[in-house]
Amino acid sequence: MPLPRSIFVLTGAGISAESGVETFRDTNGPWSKVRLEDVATPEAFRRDPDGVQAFYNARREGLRRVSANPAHEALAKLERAFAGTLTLVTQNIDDLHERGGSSAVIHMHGELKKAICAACGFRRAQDGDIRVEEACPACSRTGTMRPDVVWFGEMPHHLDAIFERLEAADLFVSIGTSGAVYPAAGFVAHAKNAGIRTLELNLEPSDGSWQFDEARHGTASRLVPAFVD
Ligand code: BJW
Repeated sequence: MPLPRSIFVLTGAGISAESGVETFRDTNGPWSKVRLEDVATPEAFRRDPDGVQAFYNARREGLRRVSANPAHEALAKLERAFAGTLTLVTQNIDDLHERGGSSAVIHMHGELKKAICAACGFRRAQDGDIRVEEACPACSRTGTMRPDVVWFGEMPHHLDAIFERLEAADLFVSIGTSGAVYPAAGFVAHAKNAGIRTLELNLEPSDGSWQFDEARHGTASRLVPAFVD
């Protein structure tokens, strides 16, 4: 098999699991007690802004207690050492790829450490809590600042660039994602249709596992460094 010249990597919650960030669809995590639709939709934010802000403020605070793991670090090493083109797209809203040393990360579902005004689109870095009643520094409306994350029914970020990079790749690698959420869950089919080789690295077979040319199952902290080396 020839060495790839262009690699497209998609990551999901599983790559941050061993850092202590809960995945979404594990049976025992906090997500088994909160329905995603009750916090991760624009409707939920309109209905219960205090509850949604408190939920994301707590998760942002939780990022202080975690750090990057060997899987994040291995992808940073790949970015430094690979002679070809590497595209790293993550569905994760944490900043563990950056803390692991990656410098060019595409966050398709947004970032917990950014806030956006729902009214005017003003964006800013966000370290501490977003307060429900605060005013947007750009348009002065109150109650519109929200986490800069992509909720169900919203358009993921950077999709044009993502599909362009995917189609230009000769290897698609999916790491730590259940394949339950679109459009990311459709990347494997898109890659296959374009004749691109596909590889899954996940704890268990994902929903779309059968579509991959090759699937390796185990922890990201073991599989990703082995893949990079
Ligand atoms: C390990 C491990 C270890 C554990 N090592 N592995 C019907 C059909 C098709 C689509 C739809 C439909 N109905 C509705 C839709 C659209 C909807 C959707 O997909 N819904 C599904 C539920 C069906 N999608 C959307 O609304 C998206 N927008 C959209 O479609 O716009 C329109 C559009 C039109 C045309 C083109 C393009 C777009 C937006 C989706 C936004 C998702 N947002 C969330 C929340 C973000 C904010 C937050 O964090 O609170 O994003 S939902 C949540 O799921 C989060 C994640 O990024 C996303 C994916 O989860 P992920 O990363 O896969 O995590 P898990 O937990 O599911 O899986 C972890 C995996 O790791 C597991 O397999 C474990 O085994 C494994 N693992 N430990 C390796 N140590």
